[in-house]
Amino acid sequence: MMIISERINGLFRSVGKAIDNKDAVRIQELVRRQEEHGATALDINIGPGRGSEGPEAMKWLVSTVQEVTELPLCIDTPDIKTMSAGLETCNNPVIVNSTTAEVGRMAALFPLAKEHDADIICLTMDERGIPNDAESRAEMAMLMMTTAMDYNIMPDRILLDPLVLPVAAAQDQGWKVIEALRMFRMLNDPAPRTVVGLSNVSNGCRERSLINRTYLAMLMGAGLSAAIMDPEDEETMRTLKTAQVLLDQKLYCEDYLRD
Ligand code: THG
Repeated sequence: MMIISERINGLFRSVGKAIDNKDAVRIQELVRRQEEHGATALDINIGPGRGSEGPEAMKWLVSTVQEVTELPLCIDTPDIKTMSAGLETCNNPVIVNSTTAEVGRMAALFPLAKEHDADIICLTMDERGIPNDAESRAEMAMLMMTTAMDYNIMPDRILLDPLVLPVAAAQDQGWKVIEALRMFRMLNDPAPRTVVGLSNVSNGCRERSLINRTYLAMLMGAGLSAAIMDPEDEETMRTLKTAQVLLDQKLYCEDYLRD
């Protein structure tokens, strides 16, 4: 299971401020803490509303982070120039977060991923938005995998993201995302890797950690390979480790299993 830290994100006020003030110490402390708590990759997001300053902010953030870690960085931005700046600056293993099934985005982002030898996250949405059902998500996933092949990107470089939505806003989507994960597994042999933004599910809810970790266990049962999440959430990490044992993804857990 790949644990991608969600915390290096300008959406969080303290991180947004640290980016504004070029406060490298604060960012680097957070990176170290996230890695200590079990992050195996870091999502790198400058946050919304930076406009033409995006590429510079991303360059600074990527340089600052990779001074203190060798973990893979997952460059998270919808802006192509900001993505390009992040990829150019990154010396660690790198993941493009993300393309959609929109023709123009695939034409821009697959060549960038190829050029920088990056993995790439493919979101199952297109010009018309996020599909309402699992079948359409699987169709879009297939389209993105075959289009990637046209750019010489093999399926093993792809992470499929069925797009988790807030349960408070779209309660029927929780189950459909689980179904989509099951369908994605059938699209290739070996099964394609999958990823979700876990905390999306609890947006606007009171019991965020409880909702996140309950959903994480369900998603892992459907074969999830990676989650963008907060490894400093102890209860969620305990759930993750327990699910790994139950799914036989962790060896040498005798101490854990016996009373
Ligand atoms: N898929 C992919 N990438 C993604 C997402 C996804 N990247 C962004 C996001 N979704 C995953 N990361 C987060 C980060 C923070 C939160 C949720 C998902 C979050 N933040 C608090 C909030 O909005 O309430 C911020 C609170 C604060 O300001 O302190 O919930 O789905 N590929």
